[in-house]
Amino acid sequence: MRISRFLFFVPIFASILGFVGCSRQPDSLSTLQPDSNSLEKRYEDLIVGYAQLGAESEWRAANTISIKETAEQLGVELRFLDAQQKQDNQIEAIRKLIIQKVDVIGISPIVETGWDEVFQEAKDAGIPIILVDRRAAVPDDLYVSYLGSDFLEEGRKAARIMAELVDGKASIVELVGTIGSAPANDRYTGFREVIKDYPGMKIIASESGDFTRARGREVMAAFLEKYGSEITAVYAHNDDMALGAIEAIEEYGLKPGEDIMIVSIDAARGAFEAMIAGKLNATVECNPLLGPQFFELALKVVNGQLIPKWVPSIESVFFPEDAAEILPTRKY
Ligand code: GZL
Ligand code: ZN
Repeated sequence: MRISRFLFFVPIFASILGFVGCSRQPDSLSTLQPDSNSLEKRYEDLIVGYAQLGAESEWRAANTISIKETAEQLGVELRFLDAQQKQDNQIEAIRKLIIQKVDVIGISPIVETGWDEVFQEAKDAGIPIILVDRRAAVPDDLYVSYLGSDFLEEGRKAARIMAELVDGKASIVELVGTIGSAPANDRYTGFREVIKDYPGMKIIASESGDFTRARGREVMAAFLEKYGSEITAVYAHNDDMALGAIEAIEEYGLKPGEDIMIVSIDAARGAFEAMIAGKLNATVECNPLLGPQFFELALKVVNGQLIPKWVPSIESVFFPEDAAEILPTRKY
């Protein structure tokens, strides 16, 4: 589902402020109108609900810390619920937050589908929803904004880097993220959009490792059992699965990063350590530190301000040669 970028217009309070002398004084007009400032909520007035999907990866852990720490710093009352990677729990969490009449609900939907009913309930209760990190396949009127990545582009970046690394020739095994999730769907598609132009690059196997290190290791071990040294490259949808695959490759007796080239996504701390050890060849950044942007959007929504329908996160790519220098600067 593609997000069309359009601005979400909501009635905007006109506030008239005048200047008397050098200090800012409300001018006479504002006494005739409700002082929009008294209507405007501040961070410390906000009660924000957050339905987090789980704690499956280093990325998710950093994402949760960013949300909680930013709420603390801003003085926002945060009602944070963790769904342990189950969609039913996330739906339940939204219903709880509706009953608590929070001002805004933030959610990172574990998968793209199955949200229409509960998002409609939030809309009927007058509680706006902000999608954070992952998109949901719902009509545009059921959420106010999506704050997160262009996962298609992350997949394309990974493919371009791999094509360079393997000189256009590779037998690739793919570790897919959580089935049905926006990042897995789009990283899968974006990667294929690019390698279709390289006849020498073939995906010989593709299976979900559910974004976890343990499953990534199990799936890679099974790939090695079946294909052995035919495998020359791994495309992992996140670093946790790539780190699991590295363990499996070493166990099998091959050298990750040399016998088998590995490209993954997230740019979490573990990926930098693996690149420094020469076991990972590149990681495409996916920024989990979305707390500040999320609460800024939440405050604007509550105050009826202009909200972009999609706020993309800024992301880069990292390679082994500068990993040691960059690692100390990384926040996750
Ligand atoms: C991407 C995020 C993904 C990460 C994984 O924005 O949803 O979920 O890439 C995480 O590490 O599990
Ligand atoms: Zn991303």
